[in-house]
Amino acid sequence: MKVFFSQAHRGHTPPFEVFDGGLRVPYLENPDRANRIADALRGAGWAEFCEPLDPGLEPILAVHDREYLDFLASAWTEWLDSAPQDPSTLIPATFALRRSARRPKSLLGRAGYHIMDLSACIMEGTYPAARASAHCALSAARAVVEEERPAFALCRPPGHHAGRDYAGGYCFMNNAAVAAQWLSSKGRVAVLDIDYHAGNGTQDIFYERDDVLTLSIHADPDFEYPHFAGFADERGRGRGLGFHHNFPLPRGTGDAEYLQTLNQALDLIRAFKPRALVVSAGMDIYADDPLGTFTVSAQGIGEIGNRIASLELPTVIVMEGGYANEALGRNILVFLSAFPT
Ligand code: OKP
Ligand code: ZN
Repeated sequence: MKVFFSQAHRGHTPPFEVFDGGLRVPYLENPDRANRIADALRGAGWAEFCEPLDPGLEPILAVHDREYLDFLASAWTEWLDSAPQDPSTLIPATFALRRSARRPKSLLGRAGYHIMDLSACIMEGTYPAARASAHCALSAARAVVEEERPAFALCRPPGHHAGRDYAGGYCFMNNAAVAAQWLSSKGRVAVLDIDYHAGNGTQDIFYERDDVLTLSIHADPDFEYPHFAGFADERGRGRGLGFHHNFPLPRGTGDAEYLQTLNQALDLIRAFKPRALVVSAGMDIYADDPLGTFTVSAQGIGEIGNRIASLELPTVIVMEGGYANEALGRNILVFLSAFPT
């Protein structure tokens, strides 16, 4: 199996993030995550590591606003130029609660406008890392179409919380959406998000589309991040109505309940008859994940892989979350092994 991976991720190492209550903690979405996954894949023998192509911004602009990408590209130098007291990372403290039409001009105004929380911290290497991450997903999509076999995009930073013009939850560019958008020129596309957190960014990006079916299985936003999206009654808008599905699940969800819900999602994908499938593969559903509350086992993750693979669709697997670093390599290996490698 081809694995698209770029070392650019190593430049994105925010020193901390801020949790609820104002607690500063070491950045959970750290380079060790991707490094461990890469190590596990190298050990497996079947992974064929590939550098992503660099087709520039065009395929990313098909999903993200120019103005937002400009913000990401220049935020770091503007932050340093503003002579902040603690320059180690850009984290705004003021957010655009229910945005008005007026676009802010200042750096902190734009940061609060384009960022939704205190986990999308920007530093020097953030933009190059996010750009390379999106290119990994795009390259995997191209490989899947060219070679008619699944490919894995080892994306870091992840992407599914990023919308057309906003960052949040460790995500800056929506890698899975970039892949799905490119694939949609070949036919209908389904995006299945199995990350523990609702894929609000992907939901927003394709909300009015009837040619891209989006589905997300996740912790109920009634108690879990991202709090404002991922509810069962959000089903798409306009011609996209009926082409988005959320499956909110309770705390403590284990293998059996998860797999039952997955079957419902897979039935919808089958009925949609897509040309290709993009899987937002977050491993934070795993029992020992520090950010999750589900109790899905490694064996359960393998079975999730088996059932998705049984669709026998051209499949792009895109890395999202997963913060139990010690188990991350093994869990991804178990998941990917369900597919033809
Ligand atoms: C990203 B992904 C802690 C705040 C949560 C953001 C979590 C982002 C998850 N209570 N901070 O979907 O794995
Ligand atoms: Zn997650």
